[in-house]
Amino acid sequence: MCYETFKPEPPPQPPLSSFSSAYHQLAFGGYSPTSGLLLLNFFDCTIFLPSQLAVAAGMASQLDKAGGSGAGSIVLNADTTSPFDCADGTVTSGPLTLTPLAFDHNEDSAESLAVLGHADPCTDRRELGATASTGGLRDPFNPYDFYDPNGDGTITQGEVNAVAGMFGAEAPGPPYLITHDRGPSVGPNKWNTTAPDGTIILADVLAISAQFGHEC
Ligand SMILES: [Ca+2]
Ligand SMILES: [Ca+2]
Ligand SMILES: [Ca+2]
Ligand SMILES: [Ca+2]
Repeated sequence: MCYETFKPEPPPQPPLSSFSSAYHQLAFGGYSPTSGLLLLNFFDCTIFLPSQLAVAAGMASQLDKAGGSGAGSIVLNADTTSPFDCADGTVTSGPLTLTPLAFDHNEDSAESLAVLGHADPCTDRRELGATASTGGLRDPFNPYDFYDPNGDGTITQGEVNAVAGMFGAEAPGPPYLITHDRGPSVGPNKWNTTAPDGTIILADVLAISAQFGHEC
């Protein structure tokens, strides 16, 4: 008897745009003030690769109403077989600890101080907000996504002009200043930039221009 088996090709990497669109999003869930149980649905069953991969993710955490750490689990369901409804997917779960932070916690400030010479002006609360002009749509772990050369919390026209005036400058300068430099954007917005990369190019000028007037 002669037979042939079908061996599918490994699935391609998910397109970057899927991650970009997931970078900032609201998670909906429920919280019981009586029990202190927090349930968050990061996203419902979502097809990431048509006919190949659907994923659902969520978490459950028991918060400590006295202010201590909360504990729970995060659950990821990856479904790679038809139907792609996450009903028969592979479930992966792991422990989750939620640590309460101060209202004005500023996670990336120390790195900003060390690299740029000034504290990051935006609190985590601001960075996680939905309004870019008040510091939102940013990453509390990235000290380079609020392009404020003097670190006073307002990105002014003078600062935009100063970066434009350094177009073509290279480290260590002068006229190069590390406070006026950023690396490429990781998206989805022009201001989601990375650490200074030693040269001030058009992308730097466009990145600070895109956040002219933003305040933290
Ligand atoms: Ca910050
Ligand atoms: Ca940040
Ligand atoms: Ca400023
Ligand atoms: Ca640069």
